Amino acid sequence: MKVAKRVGESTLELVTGDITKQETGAIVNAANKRLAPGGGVAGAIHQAAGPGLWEECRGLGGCETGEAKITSGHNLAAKHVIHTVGPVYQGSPDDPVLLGDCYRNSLELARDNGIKSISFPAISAGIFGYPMAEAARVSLKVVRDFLLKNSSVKLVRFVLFKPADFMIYRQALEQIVP
Ligand code: AR6
Repeated sequence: MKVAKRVGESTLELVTGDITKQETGAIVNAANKRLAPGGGVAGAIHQAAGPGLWEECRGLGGCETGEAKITSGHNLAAKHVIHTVGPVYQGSPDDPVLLGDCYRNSLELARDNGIKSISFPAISAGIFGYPMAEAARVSLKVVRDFLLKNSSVKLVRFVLFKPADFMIYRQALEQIVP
């Protein structure tokens, strides 16, 4: 499944699939603060990238919630991995601020490294418990606002693992980018 919208001079796309297979310039990892392999998307990305990714991550000194760090893609099709740590959902007003920071900081890193295309998972919406519909609204608004101000990143793709998550994102997209 796939849907695409034009935002500014760029494309915002939703697809179902596996983020480790994406051939965009960067893929984004929903990491933990140690940048260690872990489960979920992070486990899948480290598995597909090979042990060199964890070796490189170990040297980065971790990552705070809302921040982002960049590495090489190692054995992945993507040349880079951008690691960002989402908030553990608590139902507090800080949650959307920190989740928005993850997307904005990842996009700024992509822009500053000349990356033209980037794939995101639904950060925080797995093990960290963020409700998918709220996560969709927060992430799509931040990406839309970024693309309206920055034209160097040409493609932003959300890779949703489950068809039900794709449907939730598609509904949010219709409201946020009519
Ligand atoms: N491709 C795309 N999406 C995926 C994939 C995949 N291969 N695998 C899972 N998802 P999560 P979080 C979806 O739990 O909530 C890790 O252990 C999944 O269905 O990976 O930010 C880290 O080390 C869900 O919708 O990330 C952290 O400790 C979304 O990706 C913690 O989990 C995010 O799920 C981070 O938790």
